[in-house]
Amino acid sequence: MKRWINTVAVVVTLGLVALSPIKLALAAGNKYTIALIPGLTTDPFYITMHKGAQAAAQALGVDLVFQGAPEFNPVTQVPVLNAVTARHPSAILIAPTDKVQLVAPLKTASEAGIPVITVDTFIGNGHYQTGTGDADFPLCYVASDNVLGGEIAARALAKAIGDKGKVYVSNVKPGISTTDQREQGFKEEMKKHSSITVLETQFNDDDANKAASQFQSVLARNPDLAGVFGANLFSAMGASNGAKQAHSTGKVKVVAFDAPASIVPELKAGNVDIAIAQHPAEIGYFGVVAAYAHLAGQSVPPLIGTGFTVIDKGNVDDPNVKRFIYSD
Ligand code: T6T
Repeated sequence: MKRWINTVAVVVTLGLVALSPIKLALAAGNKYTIALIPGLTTDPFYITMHKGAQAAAQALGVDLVFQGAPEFNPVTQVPVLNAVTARHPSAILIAPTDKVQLVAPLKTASEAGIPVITVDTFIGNGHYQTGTGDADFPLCYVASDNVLGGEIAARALAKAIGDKGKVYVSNVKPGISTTDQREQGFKEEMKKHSSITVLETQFNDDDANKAASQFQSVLARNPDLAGVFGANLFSAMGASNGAKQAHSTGKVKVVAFDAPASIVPELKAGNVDIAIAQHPAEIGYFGVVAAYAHLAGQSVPPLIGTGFTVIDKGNVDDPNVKRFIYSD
């Protein structure tokens, strides 16, 4: 079955006429093709997002293409985006890996007539369709409220450490909307906790091994370290592993953003105190629904917010909680 056609020519009585792939697909009564470009392909967060997108695509009779890079990096994501744009899908859903570097290539897609929706992360300031700035052209942003997520993490960590002591944020790298906002929310909330000192953020480039060794270095410099906030899956798993390697489990509290299956034994063993699960399947689902609604001529809200589930040792086996653990 034809879904993606690069160039198609049809012979008509007066000569050769080239039709754009999407026009041809629709003329032939075919489905819309929606491309989902994740931050990286192997992260359980995006694997779960893909499943939610597939569920919506199936319900709506849409073809979904999932294409991404093996690492969370604009240098590898931009060529994937350019290749997808060249095939002219009906719409692009993308988790941009940088607020600034994805603006130009996404503008190219938008100017080629492909509606753009960002999922999880945003470009510019994340306020779309405002008529201001050069990055407001995406139709819609579908995501967690990441500032709120950072605040929730800070409150949980403050409680776990008895509202005093030194903590730090293990983060990916500056320029990523989600993790920047989580750190911002965390630090804003911590200002209300006068006996807590927030140390310098450690950036790990989405590498859990680096996050683990950074944990050990921070602990070596601060033997009285009380807690760490892992601002995404790899930062959190790295911090938890670092605590285990340093035999500081229980002494240094770990609050994790994201909830891969591998976090369940860590919660049960007390290596991680709290995991804040996002709802990536919902993000994928509503991303596809928003794209479809636009293609079908409906208006779409510029922001669709999805929720969190806060997981700890006490509720991790509850089926209503467990269902938010990500797929591998
Ligand atoms: O935390 C998610 C996602 O929200 C973030 O933008 C990047 O990291 C994750 O994919 C987890 O690894």
